[in-house]
Amino acid sequence: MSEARGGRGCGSSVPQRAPWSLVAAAAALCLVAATSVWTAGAAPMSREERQKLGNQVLEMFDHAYGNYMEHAYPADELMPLTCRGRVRGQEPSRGDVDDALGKFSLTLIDSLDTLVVLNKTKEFEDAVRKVLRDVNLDNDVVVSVFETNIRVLGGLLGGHSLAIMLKEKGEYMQWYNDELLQMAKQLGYKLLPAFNTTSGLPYPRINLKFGIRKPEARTGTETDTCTACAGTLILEFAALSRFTGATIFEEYARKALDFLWEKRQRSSNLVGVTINIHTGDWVRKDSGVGAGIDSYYEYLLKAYVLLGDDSFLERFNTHYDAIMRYISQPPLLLDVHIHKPMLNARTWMDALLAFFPGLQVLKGDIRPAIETHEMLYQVIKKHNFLPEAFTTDFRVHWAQHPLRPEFAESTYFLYKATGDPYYLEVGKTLIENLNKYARVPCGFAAMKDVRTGSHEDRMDSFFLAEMFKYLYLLFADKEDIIFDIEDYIFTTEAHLLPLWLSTTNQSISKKNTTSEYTELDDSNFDWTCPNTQILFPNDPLYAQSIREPLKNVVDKSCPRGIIRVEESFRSGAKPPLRARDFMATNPEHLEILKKMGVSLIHLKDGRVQLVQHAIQAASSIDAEDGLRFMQEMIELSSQQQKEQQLPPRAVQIVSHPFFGRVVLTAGPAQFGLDLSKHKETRGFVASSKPYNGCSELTNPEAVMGKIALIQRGQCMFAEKARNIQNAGAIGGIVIDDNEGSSSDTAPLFQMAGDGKDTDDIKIPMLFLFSKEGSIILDAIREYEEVEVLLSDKAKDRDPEMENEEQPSSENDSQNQSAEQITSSSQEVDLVDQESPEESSLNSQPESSSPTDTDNAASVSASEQNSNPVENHETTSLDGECTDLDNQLQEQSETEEDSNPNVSWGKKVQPIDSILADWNEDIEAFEMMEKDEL
Ligand code: DMJ
Repeated sequence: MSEARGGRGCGSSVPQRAPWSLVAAAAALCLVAATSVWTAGAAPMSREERQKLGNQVLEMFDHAYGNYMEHAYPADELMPLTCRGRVRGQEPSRGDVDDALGKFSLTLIDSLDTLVVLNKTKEFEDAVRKVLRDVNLDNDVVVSVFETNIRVLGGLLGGHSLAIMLKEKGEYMQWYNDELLQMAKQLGYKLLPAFNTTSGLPYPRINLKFGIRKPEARTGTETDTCTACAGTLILEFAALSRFTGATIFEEYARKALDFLWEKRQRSSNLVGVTINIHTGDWVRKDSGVGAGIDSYYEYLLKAYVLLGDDSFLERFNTHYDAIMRYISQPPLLLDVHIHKPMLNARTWMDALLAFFPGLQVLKGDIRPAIETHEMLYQVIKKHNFLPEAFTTDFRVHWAQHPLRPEFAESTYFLYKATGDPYYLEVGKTLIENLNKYARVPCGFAAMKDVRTGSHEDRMDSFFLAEMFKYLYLLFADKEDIIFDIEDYIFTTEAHLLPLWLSTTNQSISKKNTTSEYTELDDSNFDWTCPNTQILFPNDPLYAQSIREPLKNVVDKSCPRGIIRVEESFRSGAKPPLRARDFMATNPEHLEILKKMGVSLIHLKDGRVQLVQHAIQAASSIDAEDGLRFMQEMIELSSQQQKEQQLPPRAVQIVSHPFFGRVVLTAGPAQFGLDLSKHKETRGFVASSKPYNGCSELTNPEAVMGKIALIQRGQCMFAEKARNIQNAGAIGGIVIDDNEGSSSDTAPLFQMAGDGKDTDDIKIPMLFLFSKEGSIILDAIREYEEVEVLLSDKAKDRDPEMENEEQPSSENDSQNQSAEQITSSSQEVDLVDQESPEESSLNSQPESSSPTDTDNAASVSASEQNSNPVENHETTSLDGECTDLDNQLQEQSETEEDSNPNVSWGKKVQPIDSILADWNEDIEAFEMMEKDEL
């Protein structure tokens, strides 16, 4: 326990166990050693290598921070592809994700304490001066209260904490006089009006200048917020109170936490994802440890650590028990319903939950932390990054990756807890992947699609606030850091708050109530904090023994990955039928369906509908299996639809100075060379004349043997393709004529043919929105000779790209999963009669092949009744349009280049309930964007 700590709290990174705890832990380790067999662990990493990696992290930070300062500052964020600042209002809106941007130089503030951790004290001093000189907190901008708290208030407080530490050391910051703290206080007061609700839960947004109520505020009508949004304030607000003596901040944050605690679902002790800030009703009743809830749990445990208030630990332990009972299915963490915690709410996980193993280390529960971390690492090895969402059988569910730091965070804490050099190797892989796939000449770009390797023009501030801190600390020795990191606690944005705050300005009366719901028992360590530094370092093989059985968990993709503990007691029971394995012609499968209460109905139009009547299941366990099957089927169908409708392609700039480092998301064409089946096409680009490519080219010599750039509009896509092909082009890139359009904000679509036979078009054609297209056009202006690679997946980028073409990647995961889906759905199709709509789709080239059409299944789940016996769920397998379909279809129809005969899906009026699941998915994604990005 830190000397300065009061009460029963413990230090952030060196919390301690009582001596008797250590004895118990040692005994447990002996047992593991005696019963497990494992091969030798990871080889220790030499000090030289660790230093080399540490230096690499420093160089990477310089690249990110330097480019931000040079090209973006004072803007909030760097746009690393176009090499400029993102200024809100000047770029197309990205929706809620922009609510983090308050025109307050977000990235600079978020980077302040990283500079000190990375030993860049001079730069820190300079950065603080810039913040004091340039940052205005009184802008007429509506911002997210959550993001502003964790990034800006947290950034200012982290900066202040380290500024006073440096000043005390006597060398740097001698001029500093709490100016950052004054700014933090000013910001704190600006956020307070958000708490003006009867519940005490804050509004999700506030206008920095006008607050909530004023008509000019343009906010204050919201009724809901996410649990993490309302429950992730206490560290920053309490620190602000304790630093300044103004108690109001801590009081408000405590009140919000008290309310959430009161509203927990009393029988499961879980909380939902979204809550009504006025009534306290749960708006979304699903519950996990990722998006929408994550840092609520984190702050309960860390509030105990920082403030020494037992009630926070008590709450945390109560929730933690519930999480481990219902959500944790090692190595998976799966959302459940708060009222029906034995039922999974979905069959996919989101990337934000990757922080959880780190929190488990702080809690002292190492085993599940090792297991989940290992599973996540295998997903990363498969896709280079953790996709925003992935299914329980580890397929990509949402392919974006905005360079999130959570996995690096957990890796750091696990290394500290275990001393296992394996985690250093993990860190090394993260560094390599960042440099190989995300590094661009002007910073690091978020991945738009981990499957294609394409980029987004985005570098979030948390990348600098968190990623570099955790990676640097992972490889650093104590003496590499100019202060003792153990004297601080990390906020959720990795800002550092000193532990001595626990004994300062404690004017808030501490609650010390023992919940009627929890009986805390010292014997199970609930009241202790493990010392992560001394618990396991003598036996790094401990972690290895836990990882070993999970070695191939992702590759093998265990079909029973989501079974519940009690089900494993079912002796001789058949494993539940997986949706993807289901064959409607297989009598055995039909028998299993029947047992699960699922009936198969052949509709008149040839579609097949699955309906579950739980009451007709052979047993309650079969009913649960049936429900799970239906959920999987919903999931599978949604996935298939997404994959078919948005098969993105990649345009990679491979010539100097890009060398493959910039990858642009492109839309495919329904004609010409199919890049998913053929080797990629590489060539220099040349603009066609006329630029719209609608007539015979007047500059064939310029495009001969090159990839022609053509502007969208005025004629059909296929006509453009023919004209450039006749001029000798080896490929074509159509660039959107709609200025400012971007794949960040508009849905990708496929270029349709012209209704005629397009077999004559042999060259590959890709579509770029205007913003992505202008990156190529700018490159031509600057470098004249610009070479690109057209493919379905970006290739490894390295200096060799300058000269040499790499062989195409055969084991593309996207292809693999597409093939997998095709074959499973073909089986379903065997019993389907082809509907007229399907026939018309099948006649279209490329994307409208019979298999594709049949894959376009849409599904639904009716509202689940809380009584499992009465559960009634339907899934229909057909080719109906979804919202997304309709959106795409509208676009296709209004597009002059498009063939009016081509539709993206069948125009069948969707049944309301069929959209319910889709909406839930979309809502979940939106919520993640809104609350967590
Ligand atoms: C960070 O801003 C914080 O860690 C937050 O709690 C959720 N995740 C983002 C980065 O992914």
